[in-house]
Amino acid sequence: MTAPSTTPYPVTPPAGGEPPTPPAGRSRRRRSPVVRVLVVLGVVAALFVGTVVTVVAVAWARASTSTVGAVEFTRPLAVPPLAESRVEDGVRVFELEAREGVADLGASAPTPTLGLNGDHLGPTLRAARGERVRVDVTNALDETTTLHWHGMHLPPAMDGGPHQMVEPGETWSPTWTIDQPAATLWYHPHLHGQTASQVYRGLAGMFLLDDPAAADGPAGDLPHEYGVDDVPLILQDKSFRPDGRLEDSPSFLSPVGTLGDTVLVNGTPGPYLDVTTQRVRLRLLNGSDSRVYDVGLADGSSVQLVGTDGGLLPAPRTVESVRLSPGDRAEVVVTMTPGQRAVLRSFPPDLGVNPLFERFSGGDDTFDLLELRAADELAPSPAVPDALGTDPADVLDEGDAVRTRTFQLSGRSINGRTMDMARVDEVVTTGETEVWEVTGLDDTPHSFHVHDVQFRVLDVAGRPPGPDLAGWQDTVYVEPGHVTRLLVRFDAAEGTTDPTTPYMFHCHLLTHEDQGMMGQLVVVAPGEQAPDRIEVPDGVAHDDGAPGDGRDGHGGGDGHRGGDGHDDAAPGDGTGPRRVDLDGHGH
Ligand SMILES: [Cu+2]
Repeated sequence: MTAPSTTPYPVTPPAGGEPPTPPAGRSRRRRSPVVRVLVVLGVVAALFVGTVVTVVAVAWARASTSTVGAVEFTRPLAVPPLAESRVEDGVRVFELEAREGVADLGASAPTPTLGLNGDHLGPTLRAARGERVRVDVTNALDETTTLHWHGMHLPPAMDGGPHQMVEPGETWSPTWTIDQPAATLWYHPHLHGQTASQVYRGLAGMFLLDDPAAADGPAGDLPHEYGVDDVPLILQDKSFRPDGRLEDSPSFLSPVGTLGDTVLVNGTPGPYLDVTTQRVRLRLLNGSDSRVYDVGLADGSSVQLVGTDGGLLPAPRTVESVRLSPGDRAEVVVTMTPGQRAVLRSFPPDLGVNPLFERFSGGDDTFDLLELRAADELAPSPAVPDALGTDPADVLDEGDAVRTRTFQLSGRSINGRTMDMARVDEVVTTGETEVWEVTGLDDTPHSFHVHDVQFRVLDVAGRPPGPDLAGWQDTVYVEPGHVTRLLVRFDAAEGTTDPTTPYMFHCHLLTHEDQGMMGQLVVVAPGEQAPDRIEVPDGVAHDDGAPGDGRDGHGGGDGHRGGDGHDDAAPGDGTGPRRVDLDGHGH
């Protein structure tokens, strides 16, 4: 393009000593480029600001989801089958095979999924306190995986964390003795960097523990017929692409991970449950990536909360709703009247973060989850017993605490560090009671999960825990800006002290976890020492580059520290997380 008028005066100075004096009219024209640039800049800035405002406004409007009134409850709730097992030499043996599948999840086309012994999700494992169990986990996928027993007290080598990788075609056979109260636990992959994706695609299932001695007591009056009046509810949010495939990329404004716009229960979209008894016990599991639920009945009537992560509460608590952060469980008993229809709903959870992050973290979302349809005649159920499980306060006393540890959660780091599979972050001695102070520093939703133990929540922001944190917990939502104090004691059991095989502690928002928000602890016997560095299994890359980089605030670092990779990473060095070689072929 040519613009002759942009030459304000002749390039060649006129001959003679007189400096060039532009004519009066040129004075205006000489400034005009500046003015024009300013005008253009102003227009560009206005367009930019306008575009940003529009994009944020549209994103803001779209960030809130409500399915109230939009769910038709046309499909019977799928109840995961109880896993078959056999007893070999006194050991109860289960078999689980991770495989690819295709499932009707209510999308416009069948959805490619992952499942265990099936197309999507897995069967419910069930074992009793005192039993020796073994699970033969076969990986029929074309990617590495692990299987972690969330909430289970067991040796770290059997834990199924990032170190217990199962390569394609391999079978891993962890064995342990069930040594804890009756509880609703679950299993899911824990491959570092790939946990969110594998869980989202469908690798998850329930692991129910029974306590025969306790069942002979009052707790035996709780509804307990699996699939009839004792029903597992795995809550998972999903989004689908037009071709039916799962959409797993988070909103660019999401401070957390993937937030789906529909919630499936046990993989069923729009489910209903036929209720034939006066009371029904619902075992809720939040199996989602990042979504926090606040579950109650749509009409606001109350339910009886009888259990949390680690088992039964000391006594039932009447609540209108229960908050579940990812990984959390709760058991509630709903009392029905003949012919009643009741909708289980997730109300907007109070995440305690700023309004913008609240919105983009699902804090304004409402989901209708499940319709309970009571028959015209209901079989009578015993009243919910007044006494259920042990009170954590009767077992763990703050006066016994021998030390305080602090865990500061920020960005994708804990205490300034991101995950390093070769680093031992904490060494804990069995039998010692400790106070753990967990603080979220960055006004972003996080949670805190510890392997192997059930802990007592002492207080949150100085206040005693509410009903949903009054029992045993292995996962707790971390309210930003406040201290959540836990009382923790790792009890000894066969094989649990192992100074070179770590347990994990991490944010259970799975995308955060994958991005490095995880640390490692080893449990030792009194007087036993542990190294600062441990061997990592074959197949663990010593470099970054896995999906998720760039959102963890450490994406600029190459994370590669040379050498054998076992002599690096001083605490808090801020280098990137260690990543798993995703295909196991060492590219
Ligand atoms: Cu987090």
